[in-house]
Amino acid sequence: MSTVTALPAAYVPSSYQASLFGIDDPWIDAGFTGVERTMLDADSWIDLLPRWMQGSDLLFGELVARLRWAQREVVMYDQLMLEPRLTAWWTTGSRSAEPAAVLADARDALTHRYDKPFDSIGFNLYRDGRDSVAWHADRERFEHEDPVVAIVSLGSPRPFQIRRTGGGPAQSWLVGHGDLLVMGGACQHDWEHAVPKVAHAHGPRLSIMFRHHLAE
Ligand SMILES: O=C(O)CCC(=O)C(=O)O
Repeated sequence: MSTVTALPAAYVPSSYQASLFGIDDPWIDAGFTGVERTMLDADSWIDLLPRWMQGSDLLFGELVARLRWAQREVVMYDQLMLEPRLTAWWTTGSRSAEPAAVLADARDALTHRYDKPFDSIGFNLYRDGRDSVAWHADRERFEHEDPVVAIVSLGSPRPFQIRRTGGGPAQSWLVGHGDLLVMGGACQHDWEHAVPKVAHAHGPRLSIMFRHHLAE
């Protein structure tokens, strides 16, 4: 793994800098007002709640500055390549609290609503349209029958796609600026998801993924 120690300022547009007075502190709606469920089939669903996290641009700047970002290496076609995105990680096993207070509120609210012990938070930073994540399903499917994965997207919207495992037509949601997207039911068994490369991204996107790994 190669660790990135300093991120070019270009990843933090000036509008993402912290407010001196804290009036824009990020917050979430613990009541999930307006959440809508899409059934992908009888067993799998997606919940979507646009702008669930308010003040998300401020959080974007805080997380870019505060997290220890890394660019992991993966073996592809017998070659060691750098993943096309930066990642960071937090778990309840870390000695510190969540990297921002609103993430603790979000984790509590999600745990209460979905009745799952969300105990880890993964972060992906898509610096520009060349960064992506390929079609895959999350590994929690090996540990839990029906894992729930909740994703909050900050920054510039990017398409989040879902298709049946192995191929077929994709459904797409454009997510950014605090939108919440939750995958549940048999999503990690029967479906796969991706954030594809795009020719033009208006700016960077940061995704926050709440998962329940360690306990159930
Ligand atoms: O960034 C996203 O919205 C999804 C990322 C993802 O699926 C992953 O890192 O496993």
